[in-house]
Amino acid sequence: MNAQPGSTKHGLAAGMKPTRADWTIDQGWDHYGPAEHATWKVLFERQSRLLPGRACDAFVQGMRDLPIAADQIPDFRRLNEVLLRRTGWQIVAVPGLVPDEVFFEHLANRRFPAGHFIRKPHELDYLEEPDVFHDVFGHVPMLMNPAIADYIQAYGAGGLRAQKLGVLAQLARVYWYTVEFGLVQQKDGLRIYGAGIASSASETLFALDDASPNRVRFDLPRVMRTHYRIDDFQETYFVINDLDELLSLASIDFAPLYAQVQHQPEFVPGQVLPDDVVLNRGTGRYHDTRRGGK
Ligand code: HBI
Ligand code: FE
Repeated sequence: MNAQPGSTKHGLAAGMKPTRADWTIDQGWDHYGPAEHATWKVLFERQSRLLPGRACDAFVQGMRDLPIAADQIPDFRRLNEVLLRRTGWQIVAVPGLVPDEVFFEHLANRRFPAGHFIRKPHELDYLEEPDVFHDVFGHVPMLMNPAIADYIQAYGAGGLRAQKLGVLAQLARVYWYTVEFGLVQQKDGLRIYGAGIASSASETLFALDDASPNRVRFDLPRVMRTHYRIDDFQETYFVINDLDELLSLASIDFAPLYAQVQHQPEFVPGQVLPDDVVLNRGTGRYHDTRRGGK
């Protein structure tokens, strides 16, 4: 797969093509400088203070078992020694976002593409492309869990099929509201398992502690019909009962579901439906204010 000419979206200069067909590059660990390790440290320490009591048990356990620490950006080779042994996954370095089919092909083969660069100091709270902090701190601890490991592989395989069926948007919503922004109901309370939340200080607090967003029981066809926000906090978070619930999703044949939901109305991110099992009905205040409302 080649970069579109003139595109800089995938982190390559205009007109440049990736050297390898699968878009992987060397992490180039030796090339990180002190400023980059320092950015990692700021992010790592901030999240490490916030996540106890907020991240799910699997995340905490995965983090504990990995060679990840505050002092430096992890070396993928060292992470892979542990990860490969635990769940058969490995991390491969990429320049940034890669085309959908390249992404799915990696996941279907238990390779997680991780951005090799780290955000600049002025982007600590928000950036568009997944960097090494989001990908490694957010995703890799969860890949140490067998249920998540199988689920994300199934998503990759499902993505390749969904693309052929023209229903990628519906599948991408499932990924978004689980792997990226999912919450799980533990016995001791609501917890984060989504990497987009776990790698963001402000969204960690917003998703769990703020009165604004809705927290709704996860329902597959409902989620497939729900638009999401890529530019701001989510208006609704979907809650699973345990990580094994994702595994049961992985074995569902999505094809009949796609046929069913494809022609049904879709929902805007903040919408609460009569059939929803609502854990918290949000005030909507945060997004109302942003929209210039009340
Ligand atoms: N590429 N590196 C990277 N990381 C992603 O999370 C990613 C991607 N390409 C496509 C993509 N995600 C999504 O658009 C798909 O899940 C649909
Ligand atoms: Fe991600």
